[in-house]
Amino acid sequence: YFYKDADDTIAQVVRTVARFVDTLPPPVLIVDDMASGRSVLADLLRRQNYRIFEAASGVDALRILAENDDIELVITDHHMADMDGHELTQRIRARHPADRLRIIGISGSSDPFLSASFLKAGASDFVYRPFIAEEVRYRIESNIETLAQIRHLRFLAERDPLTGLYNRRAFFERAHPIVVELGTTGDEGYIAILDIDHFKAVNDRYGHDVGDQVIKRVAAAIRDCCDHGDAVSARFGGEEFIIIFSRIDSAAVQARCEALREAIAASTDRSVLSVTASLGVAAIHPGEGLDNALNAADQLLYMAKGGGRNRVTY
Ligand code: GH3
Ligand code: MG
Ligand code: MG
Ligand code: MG
Repeated sequence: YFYKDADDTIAQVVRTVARFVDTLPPPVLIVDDMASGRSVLADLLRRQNYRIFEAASGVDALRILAENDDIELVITDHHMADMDGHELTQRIRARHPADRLRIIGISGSSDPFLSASFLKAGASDFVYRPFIAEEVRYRIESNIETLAQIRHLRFLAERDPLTGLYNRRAFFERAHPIVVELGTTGDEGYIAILDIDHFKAVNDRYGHDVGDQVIKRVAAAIRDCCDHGDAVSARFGGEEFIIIFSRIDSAAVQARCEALREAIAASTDRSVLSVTASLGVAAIHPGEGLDNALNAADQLLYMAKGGGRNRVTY
């Protein structure tokens, strides 16, 4: 083993976090202008180890949702004074898609069409009062379970299994809104492409498993240096990585990329196994697409390789 903490990979950390999220009590918001209506549901849920928020109006509910982005389920009464449950459902859905937040409508109304209109407005489910506790409990559970399954599938779809970093597709999904925002603010962003130097030689000399260890370690260095809210990083291909920076000036980007290059170069005993990387860093000009910056970063990377490797070219 060339790294003493080789097993402590990002992939494992990310997986542990994902599992941990699934074991937390899911936060649920109960909305009803009648305290008695809220407490019936709250009592039913408390026994199931949910974390409960209560709102006495639609306005309250929207505020609580805005302040607690981990809420997974809203259970809302229909008939309420200022904003009814149907309108609340529409308003919530304008901001929170069904793959992140479930909504269950509930009402003592005798209107048989109310259920359909809630579902059309974006509710995930609906129950009439008086309800059977066992049924409501199961509907709540199955909606929470659906979100856990979606989280799991999203993790598999977005992450590179070796490193736990975002994969190429997830990277572009995240980079797109960043580039759009740069277009509106007029600020510059930056793209860095990183490629491990002479990586084929590592595989040839030490085998594929050691090569994989090197890739994991480089990914860990990228995460340490770059995941600070102003950067999104991903495994772009085999031994190539990509980072997008925004809300940070060019001097800071250069400093971060230099620090990253140094951290990688210092991560192994060079006399045993030499691991270095080269980076090309290009500006994303506001209003310009990502493609121009990607091409520019790629050419700068090529220059870094030609210039002797283990260097950052701007
Ligand atoms: P350069 O400094 O010019 O980048 O040289 P290089 O040897 O790194 O470049 P090259 O593109 O020729 O080699 C990349 C190698 O990376 C080839 C491929 O077998 C290896 N590779 C790609 N993905 C993986 C992986 O997931 N695991 C391992 N172990 N090797 C990989
Ligand atoms: Mg009511
Ligand atoms: Mg390469
Ligand atoms: Mg390479």
